[in-house]
Amino acid sequence: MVGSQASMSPKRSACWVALAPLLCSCALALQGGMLFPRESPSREVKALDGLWRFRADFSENRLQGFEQQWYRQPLRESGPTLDMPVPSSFNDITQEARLRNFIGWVWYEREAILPQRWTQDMDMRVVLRINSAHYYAVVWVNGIHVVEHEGGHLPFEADISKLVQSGPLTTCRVTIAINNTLTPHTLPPGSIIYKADTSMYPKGYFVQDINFDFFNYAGLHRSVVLYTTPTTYIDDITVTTNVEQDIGLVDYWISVKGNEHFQLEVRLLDEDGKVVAQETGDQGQLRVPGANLWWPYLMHDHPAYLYSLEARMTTAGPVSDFYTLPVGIRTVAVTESKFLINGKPFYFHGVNKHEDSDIRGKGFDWPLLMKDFNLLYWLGANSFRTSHYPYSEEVLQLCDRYGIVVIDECPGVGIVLPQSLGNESLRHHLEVMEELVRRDKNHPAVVMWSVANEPSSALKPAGYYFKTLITHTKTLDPTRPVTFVTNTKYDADLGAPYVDVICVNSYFSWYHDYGHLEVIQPQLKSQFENWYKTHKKPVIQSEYGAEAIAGFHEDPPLMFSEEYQKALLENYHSVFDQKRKEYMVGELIWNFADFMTNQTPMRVIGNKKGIFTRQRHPKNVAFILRERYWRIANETRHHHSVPRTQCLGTRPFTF
Ligand code: GCB
Repeated sequence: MVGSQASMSPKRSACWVALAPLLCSCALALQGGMLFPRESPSREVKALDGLWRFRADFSENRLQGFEQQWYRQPLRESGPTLDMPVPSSFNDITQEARLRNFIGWVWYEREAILPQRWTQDMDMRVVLRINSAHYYAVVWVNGIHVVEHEGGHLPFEADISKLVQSGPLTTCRVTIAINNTLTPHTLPPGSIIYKADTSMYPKGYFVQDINFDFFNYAGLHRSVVLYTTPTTYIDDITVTTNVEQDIGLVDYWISVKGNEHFQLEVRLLDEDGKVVAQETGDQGQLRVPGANLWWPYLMHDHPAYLYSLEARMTTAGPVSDFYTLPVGIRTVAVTESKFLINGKPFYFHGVNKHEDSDIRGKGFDWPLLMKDFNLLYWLGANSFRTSHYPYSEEVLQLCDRYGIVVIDECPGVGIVLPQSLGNESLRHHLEVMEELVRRDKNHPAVVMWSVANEPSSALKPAGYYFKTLITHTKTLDPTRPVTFVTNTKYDADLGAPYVDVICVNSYFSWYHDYGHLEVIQPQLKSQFENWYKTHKKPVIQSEYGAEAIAGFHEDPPLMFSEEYQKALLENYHSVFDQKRKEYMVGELIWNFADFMTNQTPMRVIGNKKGIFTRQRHPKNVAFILRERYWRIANETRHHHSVPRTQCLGTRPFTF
């Protein structure tokens, strides 16, 4: 039965800041930092991308793998295996429908050959890092359990030095069991529905019910890597920035593990490699007179200026560790009607995205990523929201580098059942925000956290839930505003009092008043006026859009034609143009590209609200938005307009 498929025993060890009794009773969830694994003179990185052995556990209770301890010996010894690419979702790789729709445990295995010095140098730490395993993962190395993790979109790791340095072996076998079952307390939540009527369903039949609109792709979605550090090592770096007159201020905190006696030298280098500030010690302030600020794309002639913070740790012995972190100096602030970056009003003209594409599902893919960034530049988009979960770290690194502003959203999507607003869910949600802030806190591109998308925020427990969640997020990161994206009525939303910016989704003339484009303008005007009057906070239209099947044409416009999509957008835009003079601070189209969803009569092979197809071909509205975004960008730049030829990748960059 599925209860045991979903039986996840996350380690809940935490002690948060004393916010509420709920928080006080827990132990510290986050042990240590989660710096992106970068190569340096003291660190090596080995990606385990490529083909892994794979098996889905089709046994009735899905627990055969645990009962037979498949992790104890090579996977091929306990039964047949498939070759499965990593990173990728497993769902669309084979021709098997039952694998595409599989719910339960799947098993991945790969052998890694380790350089001899990794296994022999006792001053070296070897770490296994899994960047994304959707949803619950259990990991063994050479048959020994090393770590478990709940949550499909954030990295986790295990120090495996002892395991790989204990014998003559220079290989290690990594086994990862992953369960994609969603329950009312996972993020995103879901429910397993048993169909007990044997006159209608086969015995033991169940389905996974979800309240979100994208396919629940699963597997190892991002790279699995092995990396090394010295045994005394830089564990975490936190950087916050500020500007005083023309002096850029970079405050840093560095945590070192493995030894209490160490020295730290910190240097800040500009893009030409010139040292502009330096300090010693594990915390301090770097002052940069005449600093080049990090500006969003299209807001400045030289957007996205990145300094490099070089941290060098030494001990009395031979050990030293080096880590380089890109740093953008910028400020973010919110007033009653404006979103300010570096003190200047910023208007989000951008998109909502998904990690989604043909064949690989949610698997990370460099060519796709570069195509998407080229399309964003082409479009004149200056921002996106990571709807509806944290994206890969490489995405955020590119946003830092290209000046694309990000609203960083956690996987709090589909929180609609009352039990998903209870303490068990809240506790996990707080942990996820900790993991998210820990991972993404140093990205200048990230300007706001979004803790959820379209929760049932009118339900009674929502007030306490969102108050606690947002307050906690602000304690984790006092430098960024916090929001959640709502579709609740302005006067019924119990979470809205706690957000800094109102982010509202609406689908006038699509999910209501089908086909009646003429209702959009009055309804949209009321939407803005009501929200602003009630809350006196800046408002972002965080989703709007219409479905269009590329190549379907109808005039007068009919739903699902490209003309309808265009007309709907134009009606929205005419209201946006009035309200952006007042308190509206952004518009994010739903969606950048068509994407896969569950099969329902509402969807024609996925959601077709993309302005690009799933293969990234433009629909007619892409050209409408392009004209609009470039016009808005040029209006907000008073001195001169921006040429439309933009070129990605001409500036130096370290991964
Ligand atoms: C929404 C959701 C998004 C859906 C979209 C739609 O409000 O936030 O996940 O895909 O509407 O197309 O229905």
